[in-house]
Amino acid sequence: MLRTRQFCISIFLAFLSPSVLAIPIYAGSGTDAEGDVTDAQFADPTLHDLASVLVEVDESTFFARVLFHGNTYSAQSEAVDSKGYSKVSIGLDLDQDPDTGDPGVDSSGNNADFFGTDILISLDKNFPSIFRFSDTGVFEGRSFLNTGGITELLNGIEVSIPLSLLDNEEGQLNFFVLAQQSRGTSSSTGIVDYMSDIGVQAFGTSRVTTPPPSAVPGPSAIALILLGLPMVFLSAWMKRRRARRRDVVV
Ligand SMILES: [Ca+2]
Ligand SMILES: [Ca+2]
Repeated sequence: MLRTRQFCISIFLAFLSPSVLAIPIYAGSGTDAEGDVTDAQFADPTLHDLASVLVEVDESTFFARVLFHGNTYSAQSEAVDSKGYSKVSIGLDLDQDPDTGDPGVDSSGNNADFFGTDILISLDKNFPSIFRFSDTGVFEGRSFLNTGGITELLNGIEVSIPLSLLDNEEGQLNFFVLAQQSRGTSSSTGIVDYMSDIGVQAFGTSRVTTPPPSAVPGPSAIALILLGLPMVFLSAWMKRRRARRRDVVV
C-alpha cells in the first residue's frame, strides 16, 4: 500500500510542478519624439535624439536596444575623443515602486512621482557600469560591465546583461533612457534627451509568453489529479487504521 501511495503522490506532483516552475519572459518598449533634444549644455544639438527603446528579459538575460532618430547617434567606437560621442543610460525600477531606490530619473529628481531608480546602467565605452541604490536611495556601489555584452548599431546601441548582475530580477520592471554627450573622458554633458519625457509615466515590461503546453494540465492530467487525490487520502487513512490495529494487538 505504501508503494501505491508513493506512486499516486509522484503522479500528482508530476502534473502539478510544471505550472509552478514555468519560465517567465517579459518585454516592454517605448518611443520618443524627434527633434526634442533640449538643454544641450555644450553638446551638439543636432545629435543624441532618442527615438525608441526595447527591453526583453528571459530566464537568464536582460536585453535592451536603444535607437536614435536619423543620424543623430554618434558612435562610441568611431568617435574622436575630443569630439565625444552619444552616451546612453538605462534606469531600472526593479520593484516598480517609486518610493524605493534613488528618487526620479536624474539627479534633479524628475519623475520621482513615477520612478524610483534601483539600478542605473551606464553605456559608455570608457566605463560601462551598473550603479546600485538601496531601497532608501543610498548609492550602494558600482560594478563594471563586460564590453562583450555591448553592441553598437548604425543608429543606436544594444546591451545584454546576465540577470545575476541585476539581483536576479524576474523581469517585471519599469525603465527609462537618458542621452548625454560624452566628452571623451570620464565626464559628459548634462542630459540632452529623456525617454520617457519629464512628467510622463515610465515604460514597463509585461509578460509576453504563456506557460509551455506541458505546464497546463490537460483533461487527462486533471482526471489523474482528481483520481490521485482520493487515492492519496485513502491510502493514508488505511495506513493509520492498520497502525491502530497493531496497537490494539500489542
Ligand atoms: Ca527624442
Ligand atoms: Ca524602486
